[in-house]
Amino acid sequence: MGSAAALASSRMILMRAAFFALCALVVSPALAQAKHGGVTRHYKFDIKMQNMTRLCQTKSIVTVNGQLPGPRIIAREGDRLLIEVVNNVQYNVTIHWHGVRQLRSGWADGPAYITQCPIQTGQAYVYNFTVTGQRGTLFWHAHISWLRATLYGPIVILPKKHASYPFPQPFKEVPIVFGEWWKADTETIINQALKTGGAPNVSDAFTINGFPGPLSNCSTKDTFKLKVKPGKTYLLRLINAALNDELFFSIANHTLTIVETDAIYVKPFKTHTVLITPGQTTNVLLRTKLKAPNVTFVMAARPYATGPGAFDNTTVTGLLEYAKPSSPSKPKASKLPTLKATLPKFNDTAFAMKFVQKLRSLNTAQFPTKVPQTVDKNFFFTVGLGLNPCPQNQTCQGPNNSMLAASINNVSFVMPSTALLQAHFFKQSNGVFTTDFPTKPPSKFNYTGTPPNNSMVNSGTKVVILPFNTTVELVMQDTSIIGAESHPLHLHGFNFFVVGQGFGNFKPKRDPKNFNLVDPVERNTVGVPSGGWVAIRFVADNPGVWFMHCHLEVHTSWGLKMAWVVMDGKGRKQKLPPPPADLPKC
Ligand SMILES: [Cu+2]
Repeated sequence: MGSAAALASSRMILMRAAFFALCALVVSPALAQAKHGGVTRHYKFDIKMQNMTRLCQTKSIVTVNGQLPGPRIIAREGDRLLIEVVNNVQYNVTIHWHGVRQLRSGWADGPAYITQCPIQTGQAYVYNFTVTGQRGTLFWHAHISWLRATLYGPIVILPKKHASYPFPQPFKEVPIVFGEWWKADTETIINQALKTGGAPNVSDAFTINGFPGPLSNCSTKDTFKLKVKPGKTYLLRLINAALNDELFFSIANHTLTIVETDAIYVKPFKTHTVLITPGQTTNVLLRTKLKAPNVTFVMAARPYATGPGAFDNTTVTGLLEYAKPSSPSKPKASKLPTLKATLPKFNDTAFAMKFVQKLRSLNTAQFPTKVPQTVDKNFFFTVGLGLNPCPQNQTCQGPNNSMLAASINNVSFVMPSTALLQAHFFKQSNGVFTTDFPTKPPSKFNYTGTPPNNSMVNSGTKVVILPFNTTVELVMQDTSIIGAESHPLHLHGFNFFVVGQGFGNFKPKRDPKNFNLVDPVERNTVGVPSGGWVAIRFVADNPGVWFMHCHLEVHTSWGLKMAWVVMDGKGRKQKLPPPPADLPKC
């Protein structure tokens, strides 16, 4: 299929997303009524190589079913999903259902060597989980090395039957998935970087639904176009599936109303620009103009970047085109003038802070905000970059012949060679992990001030043990050891409440007084402000092993990750069931 045809068909698919979603819900023969009131939905993910041409270059990429972005998962709240993943590529693969709570289904969470061994070439694994108490937009992506560069796609969770949105029913629903494209092979890039200790190459372009848009080389035809009718409300399901970049997003001369983040409703508010970090999802309402204007509007995204390293400073654009009622089949949009979108500066941390502070939970009788008012255990984690020494007889490309690293409380996480969850469940943790992850930094220093003399990190596979139902407060503090930087931290298995955030060093006597314990935003990924801190609360009500890591993939590769082990409770429904028979082996 030519790119124009591909574009046309993908556009049609997107425009009819909601329609098809509803059809699938009504007619799919694969559905079976389950005892919890939801239905069971079956999907098959064939992991296969596919040639794809972007930026005038063709390369073979790892895909699900040959698609980029991959297929959309659609379910209703309460439905059970059975997704068979068959690995037909040379790489080990796992898929993570990002933001799905996975209540007592940790075996289906997906991070390689945390909850499962990878699916090896020629093998298959059925991810089996139920979507409980969540509705909105999430996404799925590969969770091993950098394969998520091309293995990602939307998860759309519709409200239960006969339940409605707490906002006007949209005319159409459209996923807008941001991705990142490298001309070179991403596995080679990260493997090289980890060997030499230097920073991996930045991407060559960002994409919207797989397309870089006209500002990139050879990409005029590879442009996502959103065709709209005047006077309608569209629900845009924004997903940041990029690897290493937080993004600003805006549509020329249109206001967006934010209604949901990370599959939790928020108090609606209007904005011209959305900030979305990797790992975050945001639903926005787009109200189109009453009369179709003789203008095509640009939608654009580019990075919010604060770190010391290089970043991809390109802009991805798509087009918002109004259909003319007189000639619905052939709008001459290409002849219309285009109106550009304006975006904040790359390092506009003031905008970023203002934006995230506007996010509040809906907190109504139907959707209450159950933020814990008391805390059982407090943790204080520093997050940031550091260094490892260069191995003897080698030259390294980090600062002063060192290797770049990243850590939490100065522990750079070492991936085990077997899955932590298996080791935990079968009580075989000896030699796999230790339970001494530090609850606070090994030494106090001015975290956001002049860096300490020693910037070397420690290494280990360390976890925190939490008894069932522990209420946790966690303050995450950015460090400026190599350079202050915003880090989007993602917690598996839970949503958390963002009760506070600020710049500089967290002050335990001063800052908690200002925590929002009424309507804090609830999410699964939060930006630790550049040169600042964020405080979150969650209840450890989900037994299993839960990964927490920076969703800038390069930082995760360098070790900015750890795991929580949540013990079984006493009740029958408070225990993790045994693993499924087809759980992959290492
Ligand atoms: Cu990070």
